Amino acid sequence: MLPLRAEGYKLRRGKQALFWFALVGVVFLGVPDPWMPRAILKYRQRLLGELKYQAPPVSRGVTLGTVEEFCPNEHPEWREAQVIEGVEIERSPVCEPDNPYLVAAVVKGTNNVSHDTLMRAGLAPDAVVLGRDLDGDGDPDEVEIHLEVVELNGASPDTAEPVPGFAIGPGIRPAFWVFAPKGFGMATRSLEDLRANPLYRVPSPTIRVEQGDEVTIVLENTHYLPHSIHFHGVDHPYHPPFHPPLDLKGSLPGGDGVPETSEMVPMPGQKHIYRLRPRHAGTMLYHCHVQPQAHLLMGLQGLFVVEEQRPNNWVQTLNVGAGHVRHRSVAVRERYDREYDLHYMDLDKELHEFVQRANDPRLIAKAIDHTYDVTERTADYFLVNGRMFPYSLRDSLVVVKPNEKVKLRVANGGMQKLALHPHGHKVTITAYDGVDVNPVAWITRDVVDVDTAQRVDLVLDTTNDGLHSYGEGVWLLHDHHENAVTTDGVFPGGGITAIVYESYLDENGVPKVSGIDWKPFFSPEYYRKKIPSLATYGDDTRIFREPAEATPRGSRVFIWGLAAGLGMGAVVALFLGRRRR
Ligand SMILES: [Cu+2]
Repeated sequence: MLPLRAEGYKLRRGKQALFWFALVGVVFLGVPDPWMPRAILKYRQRLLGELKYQAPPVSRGVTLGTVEEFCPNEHPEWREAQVIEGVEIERSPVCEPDNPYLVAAVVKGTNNVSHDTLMRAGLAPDAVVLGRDLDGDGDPDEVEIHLEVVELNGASPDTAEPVPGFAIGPGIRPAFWVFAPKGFGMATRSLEDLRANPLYRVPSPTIRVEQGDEVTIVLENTHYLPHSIHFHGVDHPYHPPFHPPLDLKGSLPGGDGVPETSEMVPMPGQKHIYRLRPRHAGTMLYHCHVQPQAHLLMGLQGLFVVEEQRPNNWVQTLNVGAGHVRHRSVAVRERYDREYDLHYMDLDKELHEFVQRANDPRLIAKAIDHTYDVTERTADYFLVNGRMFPYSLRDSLVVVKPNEKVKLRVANGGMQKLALHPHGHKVTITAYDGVDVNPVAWITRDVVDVDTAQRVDLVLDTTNDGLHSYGEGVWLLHDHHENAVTTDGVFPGGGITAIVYESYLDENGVPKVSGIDWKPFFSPEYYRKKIPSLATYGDDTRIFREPAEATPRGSRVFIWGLAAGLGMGAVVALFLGRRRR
């Protein structure tokens, strides 16, 4: 047994040794690389790994969420060419063709078709009333159209979902107000299915009449705010002659749709009758002129086409849907093989959200009046015929065959300029704002600029001559402003559609494209910015996915923890030893 003093001495020596050992350890582990002698650094790196290098974290998996089919295939039987009520309806081989019964009803007049056709069209019996043939040339010249004002994707105390639901893209449902043909049914498809009745959609339908027709437009204000119709570019009188054959209760004189200058506009529940007899043919517009800084952009706008006067010219009075004119006028059939109405819009989602935050008209009116400031607007969503990519490819494709001449009527209903660019083709401008350009001055180009509210008529010539067309394929057709090919900044989105040759379209209207997988674009997650876009490029895309949280190496954490503990312990031991002495 050692004497007590010697035992104390031994203990102190032990503590000192421990301290030095810990210090050397900490120095060995903690000194930065450049200060460390190379010979020792080599051993440290072997033990702990390179200090500067950190292995990258693994790539996160990609969860697509609910992916919709490209084509829901709801009405494949609507694609074929058919004759309904004696009206010839052109083939429309896209995924979601327009309802041929609706086309038949608006060509023949809802007062002239069978109850069955009317039911299938969803139209009220007085939606499009065609009257007498005044000039005896074989087509009706009295046209009376009843329009209602419908809210889409509004707030309801009964459902969490916006109602009636109209998705412009996967999971994207901003609120809209639109002029709609007078229907007979519910605003939704059923009590359970809260999607909008197909009659109610964005944009407001194209109105088509013949030059010289006596046109009566009855605006039945079924909305909670006052609205009007301004016929932009359409030959119309400032004060229309007053004709009393209709139900005129609540109607007031005035024809320009401007509450500040021409008329007292219809308040909720009232109607207003507009009468016009357009002498000039061309592609025009109509839109609401009450608080246009908001109402127009909310969707209260549509094309107004005046067709040239011809004998036996039964025109498609309303074009509800994707733009394809399935029953063309005589003048268009003379010169073209197909015709499409292309209505472009851009939206500031902020404006459309106000309507979804309240279902009190006072609060909505206040938000539109004073909370929303259009001068601080940014466009987030871009639409062609009321849809954005990829939905726009379900119904708004420009389908062509080689050696055709296709008429495109393009309108810009947005606040941003449109720079329309067809891939694989150069198009020729034949009219500006409904006024024909002298053919000697026709311009053929591959970017067509259309400013706010302007229209251009284009010829798309599919002759493969290296100038007008480069041959068959799936050729994009898009606004070349780079924000306009995104949806709230996410590419691909916006008003992208395509010129598709029939040989590149499958039996369900799906374009036969090459390249990356489109599945992610049909997932709402993609437009919620949850799916990295490059993760769709090929099979092994781990390097383009998002990295997981970086985790340090376990061995390194353990050794650093141990070293820190030893160092602290040594300091404490030293301190206590000193105090005792
Ligand atoms: Cu309005």
